[in-house]
Amino acid sequence: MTGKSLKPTITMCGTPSRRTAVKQMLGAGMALASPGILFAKSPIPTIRVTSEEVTRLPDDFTGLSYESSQLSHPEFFKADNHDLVQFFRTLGDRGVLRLGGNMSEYTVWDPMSSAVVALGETEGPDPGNGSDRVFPVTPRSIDNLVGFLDATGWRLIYGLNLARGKVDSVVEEAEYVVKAVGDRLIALQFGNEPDLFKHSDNHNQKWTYEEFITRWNEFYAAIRAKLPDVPIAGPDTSNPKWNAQFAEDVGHKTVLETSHFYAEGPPSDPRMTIDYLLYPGERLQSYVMQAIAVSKRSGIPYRMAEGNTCYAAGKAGVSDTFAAALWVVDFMLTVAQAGATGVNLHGGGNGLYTPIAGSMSEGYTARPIYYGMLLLKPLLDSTLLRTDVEHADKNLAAYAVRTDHAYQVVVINRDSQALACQILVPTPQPVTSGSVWRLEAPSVSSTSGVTLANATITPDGRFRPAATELLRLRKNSATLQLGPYSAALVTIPTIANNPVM
Ligand code: BDP
Repeated sequence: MTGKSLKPTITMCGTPSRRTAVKQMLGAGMALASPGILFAKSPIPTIRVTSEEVTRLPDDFTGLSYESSQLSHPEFFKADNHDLVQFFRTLGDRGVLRLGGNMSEYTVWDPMSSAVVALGETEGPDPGNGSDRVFPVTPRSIDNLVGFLDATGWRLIYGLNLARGKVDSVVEEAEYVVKAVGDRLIALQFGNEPDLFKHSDNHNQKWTYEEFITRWNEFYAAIRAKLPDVPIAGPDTSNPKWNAQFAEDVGHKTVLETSHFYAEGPPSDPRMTIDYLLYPGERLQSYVMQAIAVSKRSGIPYRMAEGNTCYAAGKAGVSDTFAAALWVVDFMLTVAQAGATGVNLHGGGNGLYTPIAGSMSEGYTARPIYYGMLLLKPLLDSTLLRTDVEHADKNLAAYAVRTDHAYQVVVINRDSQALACQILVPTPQPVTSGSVWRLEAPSVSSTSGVTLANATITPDGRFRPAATELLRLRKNSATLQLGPYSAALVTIPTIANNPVM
């Protein structure tokens, strides 16, 4: 745990109307007056980056999550799946792949590769209705997965079948995975969202915590007997309610605390909209703070092992839109700022919320949410700084980090109106210029046409910024114009006249 301060770094002062923001765009704060009436000039929204360190943003903060059932197609996570490898690498040189999800309760270790089943190329994300299929995981799936991890440089959190798995067979699977994956294994987990497990003979009855921890301890003892040093994570709950008890009971047996977060759901609920995604209230903050409180008390680092926009496999017109790109920037940085070591965005196949859509045969595309994740890449391996936002309302969010060479300031405009804001950085020496990458789309509900730094992700997963815009600074201050529903990454060198980006 590296969290230093849990203080939210956004402070809201004043609530200028949308019209005020337009005025600021037009005339940098000049009052518009009807004949005979003079309005007071309102201050421009100001983003004040301070030198106060909040926490580290680790280089492997970014992660992806897939259903374990994806392993039943052994060629998917494979070094030869070059485009997918590149899509991962573009997001981060050292990310985290988490395998688990609901379908981890339907996977079966099949050491002889004996199952003959016709399975799709891609799996997930799962809408949560259970399954009447089982998904074989074979030594070939794991060997290929190791090649994939080596090719991407990513590491692994591997989920085992707690609800339905036979202990002996799960131990055999764990032994194979641990031996094959070696140092790239961050931890094994037992079960996915056990707080939502239902009894097979009575679907209205959920598992109690006691039932879960008894079974968890049974798995732990059996796996420990064969693998005395293997790192274990958990409890991988749907929310952090069980995490405190879990840490107290078995925290000493684990190296990583985990839980999940979905911003909204179910998709059938008409209240689940783009607006609700962009203005969600305090639920994320409260969940992540609960998890971080447990982490601080127990000394066990916390990772949000799974999350996304809308559970039950996402909502069309929300999860697959540019709103998800703006949301994910805010989501990941809120989780980072609280002190989490990382977050894994769930997906797979052509799911509505999946960051990478497609398959080997159709090829892959980056969904809007992928671009939001990519905006964070230059921030990896940095220190988050307390950043105050003044004279703005909740339309504007800002975060800042210091890397070895630069301040990176992320600004999000969640409003349908353009706005202008001032950015102040605490550089010791005067700096005269910075640069800007913009995250934009034709509209907030666009499902395609998203650009970052005017560039799109190529079908082979590459990203090359096309336009890095220059930003002039005077006395460590710059004015940034932001279009409606857009975000920007501003890079300001910490050393005078240093070339940027
Ligand atoms: C999570 C599950 C995942 C599902 C997702 C969803 O772990 O398997 O795909 O919800 O409902 O709770 O979209």
